[in-house]
Amino acid sequence: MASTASSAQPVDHDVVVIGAGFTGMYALHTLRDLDVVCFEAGDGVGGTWYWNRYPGARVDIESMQYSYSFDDDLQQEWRWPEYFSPQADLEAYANHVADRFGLRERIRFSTRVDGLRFDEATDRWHVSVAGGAPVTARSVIAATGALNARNVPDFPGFERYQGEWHHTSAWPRDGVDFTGKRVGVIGTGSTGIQSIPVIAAAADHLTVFQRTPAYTLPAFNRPLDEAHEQDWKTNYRQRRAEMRTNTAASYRTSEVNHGSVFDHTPEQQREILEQAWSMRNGLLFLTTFTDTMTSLEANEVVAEFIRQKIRETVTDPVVAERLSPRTYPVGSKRICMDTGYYETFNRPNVELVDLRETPIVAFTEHGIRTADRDHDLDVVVLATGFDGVTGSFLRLDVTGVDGITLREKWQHRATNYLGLMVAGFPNLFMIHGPGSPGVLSQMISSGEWQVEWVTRLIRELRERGISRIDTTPEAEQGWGAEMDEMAEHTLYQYADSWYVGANIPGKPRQFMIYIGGFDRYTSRCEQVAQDGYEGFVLT
Ligand code: N01
Repeated sequence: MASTASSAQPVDHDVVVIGAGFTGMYALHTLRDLDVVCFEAGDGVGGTWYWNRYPGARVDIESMQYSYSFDDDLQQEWRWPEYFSPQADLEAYANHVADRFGLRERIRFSTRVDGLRFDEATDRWHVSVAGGAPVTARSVIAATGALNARNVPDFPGFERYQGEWHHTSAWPRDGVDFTGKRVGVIGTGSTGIQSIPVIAAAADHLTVFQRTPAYTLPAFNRPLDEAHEQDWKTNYRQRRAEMRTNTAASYRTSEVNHGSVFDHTPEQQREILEQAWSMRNGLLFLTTFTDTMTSLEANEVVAEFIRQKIRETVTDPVVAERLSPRTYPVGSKRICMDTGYYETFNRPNVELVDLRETPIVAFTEHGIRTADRDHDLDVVVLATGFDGVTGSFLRLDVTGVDGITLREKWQHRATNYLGLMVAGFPNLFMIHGPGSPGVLSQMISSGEWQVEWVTRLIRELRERGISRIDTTPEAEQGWGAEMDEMAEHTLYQYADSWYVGANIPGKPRQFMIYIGGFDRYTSRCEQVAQDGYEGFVLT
């Protein structure tokens, strides 16, 4: 099965899987009886949880559910030490799964796919890899992750800077020693918010460069108590089944729902929100009222509650105001979860620079120049996020039918059908791509579901002797219209977020995620399959 650099003919496989993160590994496992090879750019498994090893990196969905469901022995035996697992525990879990299910031998590590070209004569993909021999495959599963293509902004003079710098998603395995150092963090999204308290505690001085303040909730992380673990393990079967029919592929342990914000007096609103805050329910806080994400006025009540929490926590009122989001509704950018974030700004060694007041002018040899002064820095941390959802697919450099590239096809809009296939790019399946519930769902479970749908289809095509499946521009248009219609009724359009591509200069603005709910999404996909793959062309 292995190819060598000297092979005249590329070695052919049934399927190439790109990426050995959680979905790529599951695809490998599901297709274990076929000839499948997986290419992974990193030297280990885990995907997001391999790359994002920055200080404080931790999942913000409870680990008892943010884990694989496909093997009951695995979920009964595995023990998560904490409620929300840190990166190291998630990476250890990924390694355990790779060993337990014998996945490693089919993964080529440290091998980045740098080109995909569809050969119309043979209905096969030619897959080229950096520094290695190309291979061919009938089908490709791009399990490349929705948040994988890192965003390193084009700061003027960046190349001049002589200090150390790291993007949070390319963190050195041995860590970074901040002792005695002047550190700057650019970015206050989920990643910045997790890393800033940890860096502040280690560094001599920390300057936080904030362009837009985020709404963040306390994570209330804690050791996982045995009763909670046991409760999950006893009820896994039923809970996993419920997750499969839930809007976000997640299990809601104690959902509270108090109807509309406006069913209550201001005093009652505050009391209800206080109660929801103290329930330590994390992201479910946003479901306290039914209209938080559909009415700007209702949303403002919840937003102001969070701003009040900031004012209560941060001692300097000027800093508190700078940390208070005012330009977009709460939840329209990914809400963050933190451990001691706002408290960090009470430390004497921490300074907040508001880039709206004093923008970055350039990097200098010694640090960062903002409109008012120079900040000398030994280490700069870029917590500047990702070219989300589409970036990792575009970076594969894909060429489909008639020589059309994916970059050309998506120049104005990332089109596809069911979030799975792009017309003109046959036999190429995307996991967590645009048009899927992906990043608005519990991604391990929704990823498992997508992998199962795709791998079942691949098997069926083999059995029926069909060598090519494609979708049509009409099917893409229909899916796009359905997505737009659903997004129009939400507040997501009001934020310049990575959900709409606003963080990447030149990226077309479009709400990229299927917002109709994981349950509705899966019903739509199942119906399509039952109707003989309506919207697809099989030849
Ligand atoms: O990235 P982000 P992230 N000059 O894009 C700023 C998931 N996640 O890595 O808002 C100055 O959210 C940018 O400013 P602005 C989660 O889904 C999950 O933090 O564009 N600043 C922003 O503050 C999350 O949403 C977990 O004005 C610049 C920040 O950089 C997603 O990953 C943990 C800039 C980027 O924030 C991405 O989060 C971590 C520039 N040129 C992440 N360019 C958990 O599960 C960008 N910024 C816990």
